[in-house]
Amino acid sequence: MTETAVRDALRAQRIEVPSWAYGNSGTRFKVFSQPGVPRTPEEKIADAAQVHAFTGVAPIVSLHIPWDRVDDFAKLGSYAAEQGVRIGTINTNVFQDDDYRLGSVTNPDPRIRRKALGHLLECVDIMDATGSADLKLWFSDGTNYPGQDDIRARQDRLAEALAATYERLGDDQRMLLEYKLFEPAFYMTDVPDWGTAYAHCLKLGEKAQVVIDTGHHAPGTNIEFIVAFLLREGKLGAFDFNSRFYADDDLMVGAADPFQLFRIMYEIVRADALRPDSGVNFMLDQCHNIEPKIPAQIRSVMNVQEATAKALLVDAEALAAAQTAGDVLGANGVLMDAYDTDVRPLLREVRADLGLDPEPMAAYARSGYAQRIAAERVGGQQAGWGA
Ligand code: LRH
Ligand code: MN
Ligand code: MN
Repeated sequence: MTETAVRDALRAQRIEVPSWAYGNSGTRFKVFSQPGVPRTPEEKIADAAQVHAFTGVAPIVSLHIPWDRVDDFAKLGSYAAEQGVRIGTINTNVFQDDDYRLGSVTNPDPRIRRKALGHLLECVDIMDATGSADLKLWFSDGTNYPGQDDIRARQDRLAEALAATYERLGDDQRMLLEYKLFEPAFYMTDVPDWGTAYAHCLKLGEKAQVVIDTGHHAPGTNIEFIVAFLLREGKLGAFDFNSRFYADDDLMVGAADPFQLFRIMYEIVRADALRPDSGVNFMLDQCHNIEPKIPAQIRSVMNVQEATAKALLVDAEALAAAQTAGDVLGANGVLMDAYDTDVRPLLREVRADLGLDPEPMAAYARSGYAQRIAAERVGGQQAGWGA
């Protein structure tokens, strides 16, 4: 790839940020309050807009319903536009209601299944109002004990709810199915892995695709293989990016394993899926329990950019030649050369080209925004979970 093409690709890159990253969050042990956190969906969008203002590549904000419920979603969309961003994916939430103790769409009780489906359908109504193209589905459904419920029957119930939701989608809308190995269910999860998500999406049709949340796998899982496979099948819809040391830690992407992030982004570049119109969304799904939130989001965006820049720098021709020749060490060397490149000077130039400060973290710190919101906002909201 020419240097111009690398720069063009980096300028055109788009990263979606989650509204919930800006609220107070924590673990089941403690939620820490931070000064200046948003009290309303509008304030979350305003904070997200800061991330875009300083990075230039994060103009899309993902909402979570009901955490971001407002009376008038079209108005919220207009507010976002005034802030210089737009509303992206609508995330459904069928995991925080007492009724869902034994599951949502897989619950043995048909009344509760209907309630959960009602929420999914309502989220498509919200998409219509915001102009969002993507509905993200993650189900906490599962069981804690062998024998607790029938595994096959639960798959049938899941398929039924997915089909009803799929039916409701408009022509330009997609549903993105996210899997997760475990938690909160500890024995069996109804959508535990990419294979299960893929099988359901395949049956549903073209508008159903898989979400890879990088924190949702067993330790040691080769995530880039999943990326390569799903891209080849045209079934990779989105990422939820974050880092994990142990399980679903939701730490900043690229913090725990920048090399893994590079390997993932290499598969993206390899499949020409970086383009904003590729159909793959690159979203952050993180919470910042102890660190300041807006800078943590800025840092995360920069981490994705660095991994992307390195992936774009892989010498594709040299790699293909080494691979064809069976030159194991040569091929590995080509990949490592790109990974070992310091791409920070290149990214500083890309930012300058965009008319931005080359150092987003320092520029944000100097802006005074953190001090302003700390003074103006009292009684900030919890992100929605982790109480
Ligand atoms: C589940 C998950 C899913 C939810 C989000 C808050 O662990 O990754 O994407 O919507 O966390
Ligand atoms: Mn997620
Ligand atoms: Mn998660």
